Amino acid sequence: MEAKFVKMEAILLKVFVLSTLVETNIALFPKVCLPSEIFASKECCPVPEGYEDKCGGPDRGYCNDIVVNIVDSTDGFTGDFDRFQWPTTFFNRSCKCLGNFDGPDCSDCKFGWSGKNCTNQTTRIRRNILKMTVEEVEQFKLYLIKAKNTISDYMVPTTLYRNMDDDTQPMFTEISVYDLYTWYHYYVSRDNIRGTSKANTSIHDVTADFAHGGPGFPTWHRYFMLLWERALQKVSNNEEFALPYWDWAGELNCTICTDTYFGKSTDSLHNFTVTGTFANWPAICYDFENLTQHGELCSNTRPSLNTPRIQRNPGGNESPELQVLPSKEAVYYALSLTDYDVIPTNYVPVYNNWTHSPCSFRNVLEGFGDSENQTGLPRVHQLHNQVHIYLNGTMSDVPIAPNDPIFILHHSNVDRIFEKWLRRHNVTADQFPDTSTPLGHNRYSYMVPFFPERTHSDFFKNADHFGYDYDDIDEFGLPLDPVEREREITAVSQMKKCTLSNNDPGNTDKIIWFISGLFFAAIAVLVIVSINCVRRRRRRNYHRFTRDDEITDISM
Ligand SMILES: *[C@@H]1O[C@H](CO)[C@@H](O)[C@H](O)[C@H]1NC(C)=O
Ligand SMILES: *[C@@H]1O[C@H](CO)[C@@H](O)[C@H](O)[C@H]1NC(C)=O
Ligand SMILES: *[C@@H]1O[C@H](CO)[C@@H](O)[C@H](O)[C@H]1NC(C)=O
Ligand SMILES: *[C@@H]1O[C@H](CO)[C@@H](O)[C@H](O)[C@H]1NC(C)=O
Ligand SMILES: *[C@@H]1O[C@H](CO)[C@@H](O)[C@H](O)[C@H]1NC(C)=O
Ligand SMILES: *[C@@H]1O[C@H](CO)[C@@H](O)[C@H](O)[C@H]1NC(C)=O
Ligand SMILES: *[C@@H]1O[C@H](CO)[C@@H](O)[C@H](O)[C@H]1NC(C)=O
Ligand SMILES: *[C@@H]1O[C@H](CO)[C@@H](O)[C@H](O)[C@H]1NC(C)=O
Ligand SMILES: *[C@@H]1O[C@H](CO)[C@@H](O)[C@H](O)[C@H]1NC(C)=O
Ligand SMILES: *[C@@H]1O[C@H](CO)[C@@H](O)[C@H](O)[C@H]1NC(C)=O
Ligand SMILES: *[C@@H]1O[C@H](CO)[C@@H](O)[C@H](O)[C@H]1NC(C)=O
Ligand SMILES: [Cu+2]
Repeated sequence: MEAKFVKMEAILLKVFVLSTLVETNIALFPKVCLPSEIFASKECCPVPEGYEDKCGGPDRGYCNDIVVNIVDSTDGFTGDFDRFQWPTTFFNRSCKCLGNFDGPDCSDCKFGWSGKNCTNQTTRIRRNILKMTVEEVEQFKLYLIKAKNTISDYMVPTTLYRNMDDDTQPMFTEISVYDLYTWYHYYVSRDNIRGTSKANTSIHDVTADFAHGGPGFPTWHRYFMLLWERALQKVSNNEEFALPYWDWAGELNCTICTDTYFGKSTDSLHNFTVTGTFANWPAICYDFENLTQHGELCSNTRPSLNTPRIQRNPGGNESPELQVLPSKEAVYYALSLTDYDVIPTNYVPVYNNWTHSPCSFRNVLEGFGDSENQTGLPRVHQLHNQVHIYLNGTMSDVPIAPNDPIFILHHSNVDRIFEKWLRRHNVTADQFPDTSTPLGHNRYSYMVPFFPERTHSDFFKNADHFGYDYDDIDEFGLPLDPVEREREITAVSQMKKCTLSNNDPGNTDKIIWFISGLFFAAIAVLVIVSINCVRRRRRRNYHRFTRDDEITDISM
C-alpha cells in the first residue's frame, strides 16, 4: 500500500521563499515514520544518519514500548480521540535515549548539552529584549524569518485519525519550522467535538484543551518554548541562541510594539495589521473555529497571498482593566502563593473546571485567578491571559496566538515567572497534581502533541536541568538588581495569605488553615459524590447537551 502524502509545492509569496536547505528535528512526527507500513506498525524508532541500529544502537538508545501511565478517562467524550492517551493513537513504540542523548532517533542532545557525544555542558541565558542591541534584535528577527521559510522535516496530519482508513493511509502534510509551532498550539487547544457526525455543530460541547486551564499550563509551555528555542538554534546554526523575553509587568504601553521590535499596529482601515518586519506574516489556521465545527483539522499549511496577516491592536479591548498590562504587584502576588495548583471549588469530573482553582499559583499565573486585588480567587483575565487580550487580534485567539512572534517574547516571560516561583518554593514532583485533573494535565500524562513522549513531571523542574537561565535572577529566583530585589522581597512578604474565604488579612493562624482544609476536603467529597449521581443521570441524556451547558473559559 502506498502512503498518501499531501505534497507541498513551493510557496509563491513575495516575502516567503521556502528553501529546504535547513532541516529541523522537531515536530509532530518525523517524516521517516510516516510511510504506511511503518505508520501501521505503530513503531517510530528511526535509525539516525550514520548509524546502523534503531535509535543509534546500544550506546545511544533503544526502541521501547510507550506505556501510558495515567489512563485519562474518555468518559463523556466521543468523537476525536486522537489526543487521548497521547501518543498511542499514532505510535506505541518510540526511542528511549540513554545518557545525554535525546530526540526521536537519539541523534540530538538533551537540553543543555552539546557536542558530538553530548558531553559539552552549556548554559544559555535568556535575555530581556530591551537590553539587547539593535543588531541582536535584528538577528533574532532574521532567525524567525528563516524558520518561516524553512520546511520542517516533520509533518502534521491533515485529518483526524479516523479518516485515515485506520492506519493504512496516513495523511500528513509538510509545514514550515515556524508554523509548526503555531500548529502544535492550535492542535493542543482545539475544541473537541462531542458526537460522531462530522457536520453537527449543535453537539459541540466540552472543550478538551491539553495545555491550558489546568496544572499542565506552565510545564507544557516550558517544553514548547524549549523545543521552539532548539528549532531556532538549528535553523540559524547558532547553538548558543536563547529566546529573549518581554517583561511586560508594570509597562504603560507595549514597548516592543515599535518597528525596532515587533511592529506598530495599523488602524481598522488596515485591519489592524502591523508595520515593520512582520507586516506580511500570514496567520495559519485562522479559520480554526469553522474547521472544528466541521470536524476537520487545519491542513492549510501553505500560506498564500489571500491568507490573512497577523493583527494586533494593543489596548483595543472595551474593558478598561484589559486596556492595560498587568502590574508588578500582580506578579509579586503570584510568587507569594505556596500551592502550585489546587483542586477547584466547583470541580466536576466531566468539565474539569480548573480555571476556578483558588489560591493556586498556576491558576493565578495563567490569569484565571485574581492577582491585581490579591485575593487569589477565580477572576478573569489577569497576568498571562491579560497580556494576550490586551494585545488584541491574533494574540487573543487562543489556538493560533503563536502566529504573532510576540507570543515568543510573552511566553518566555511567563516561563521566567514560573522559574522564579520554582526557585522560591523548592518544589518536588509530588506537588504536581496526579488525580482529577483535566484530560492530559496529570503529572504523568504525556504532553500532546509532542513526540517522542514526555510528561509534565519531566518539565516540573528548575531551568538548570535544561541548560538555561534568565539574565536578571539569582539561584533563589530573586532579582539581581538591588533596587528590584528589595522591592520584590518587601512586596512578596507583605502579600495577603490566600484563603478560600479570603477574609484573612495576613498572618494566618495555622488552625484556621487546618480547619478550612478539612472544610474544603469535606465539600470536595460531597461535590464528587453528588456529581457522580448527577452524572449517572445525565449520561443517559447526553445528546441533549447544548452549548448552553458548556463549561468553557477563554484561555490562551
Ligand atoms: C502497538 O500497536 C500494534 C499495532 O496495532 C499492536 O500489534 C501492538 O500490540 C501494540 N503494542 C503495544 C505495546 O501496545
Ligand atoms: C565520541 O564517542 C565515541 C565512542 O565512544 C569516540 O570514539 C569519539 O572519539 C567521541 N568523540 C568525541 C568528539 O568526543
Ligand atoms: C562547548 O560549547 C561552547 C558553547 O557552545 C563552545 O564555546 C565550546 O567551544 C564547546 N566546547 C567543546 C569542547 O566543544
Ligand atoms: C499609551 O497608549 C495610549 C493609547 O494608545 C496613548 O494615549 C498614550 O500616550 C501611550 N502612553 C505612553 C506612555 O506611550
Ligand atoms: C481587510 O479585510 C477585508 C475583509 O477580509 C478585506 O476585504 C480587505 O481587503 C482588507 N483590507 C486591507 C487593507 O487589507
Ligand atoms: C467552513 O468549512 C467548511 C468545510 O471545510 C467549508 O465548506 C466552508 O466553506 C467553510 N466556511 C467558511 C465561512 O469558511
Ligand atoms: C479588540 O479590539 C476591538 C476594537 O477595539 C474590540 O471590539 C474587541 O472586542 C477586542 N477584542 C478582544 C478579544 O479584546
Ligand atoms: C465552571 O466555570 C464556569 C465559569 O467559567 C461557571 O459558570 C460554572 O458554573 C462552572 N461549572 C461548574 C460545574 O461548576
Ligand atoms: C479590584 O477591586 C475593586 C474594588 O472591589 C474593583 O472595582 C476592581 O474591578 C478590581 N480589579 C480587578 C482587576 O479585579
Ligand atoms: C529552599 O532551599 C534553599 C537551599 O536549600 C533554602 O535555603 C531555602 O530556605 C528553601 N526554601 C524553602 C521555601 O523551603
Ligand atoms: C445534531 O445532534 C443533536 C444531538 O444528538 C440532534 O438532536 C440533532 O438533530 C443533530 N442535528 C443534525 C443536523 O444532525
Ligand atoms: Cu498557550
